[in-house]
Amino acid sequence: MAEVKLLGVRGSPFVTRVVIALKLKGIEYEFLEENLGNKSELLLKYNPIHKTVPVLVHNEKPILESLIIVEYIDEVFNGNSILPKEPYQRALARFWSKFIDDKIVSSVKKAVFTLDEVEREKGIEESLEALQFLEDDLKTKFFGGDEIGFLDIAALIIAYWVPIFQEVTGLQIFTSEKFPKLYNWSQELINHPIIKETLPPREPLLAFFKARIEGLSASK
Ligand SMILES: N[C@@H](CCC(=O)N[C@@H](CS)C(=O)NCC(=O)O)C(=O)O
Ligand SMILES: *[C@@H]1O[C@H](CO)[C@@H](O)[C@H](O)[C@H]1NC(C)=O
Ligand SMILES: *[C@@H]1O[C@H](CO)[C@@H](O)[C@H](O)[C@H]1NC(C)=O
Repeated sequence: MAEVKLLGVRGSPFVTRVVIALKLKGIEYEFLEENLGNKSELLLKYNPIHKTVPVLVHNEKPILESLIIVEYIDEVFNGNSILPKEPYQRALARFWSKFIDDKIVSSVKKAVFTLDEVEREKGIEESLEALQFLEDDLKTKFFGGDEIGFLDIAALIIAYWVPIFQEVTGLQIFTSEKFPKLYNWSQELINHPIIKETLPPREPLLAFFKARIEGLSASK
């Protein structure tokens, strides 16, 4: 029988993508909890380049980078498709998921985790601009249509983690006024049964990011 292991931490949006994909396919796996302050030999062996989680290990072979892992899971295991079937739609889903990691994640990070006023303002502006593109692209209940798909899994970071960052910092980037369609989508998504049971609890995440942001100003 195929052996699946996942190296991860529970609060990570990137690890959560992989957990959701495994659940959607109904795959049994072993979760190996990492301590990112003291990374395991296994993590360093399997991901010596980035040393990040998630790492999926399938029959002793490591697969790296959350979006690539989700595609791998979709290709290797039977069950409902995660990516769209049609090549053009697949290309679009990949394009937008890359846009989320390249543009949205980086600009939100800049808005949330920088102390420099000018940099932070730039981060906010870039976040708003990037989110507007996604808002304009959303035409259905989920990005995947009536059901959740690849892009919904990629974008979960916006639906669940960004509001947590906002609560910690008081920033108002992703709001129902500014992005009504995306906001509705985010509520549908976080209340979807599989997503809901997978999301890490909110309170510890709030505390974790609060400490991290306070740590920033303390170490200034
Ligand atoms: N692009 C990576 C990002 C993964 C990532 O940033 N993981 C974080 C946890 S949320 C990590 O492992 N950080 C440890 C480190 O950077 O030392 C992916 O999609 O898998
Ligand atoms: C890091 O983890 C290893 C293996 O679990 C342990 O032996 C070691 O004491 C840890 N180091 C620190 C600094 O906590
Ligand atoms: C968002 O959802 C609310 C409540 O379901 C609905 O009244 C509203 O029209 C929706 N807005 C958009 C932009 O879809």
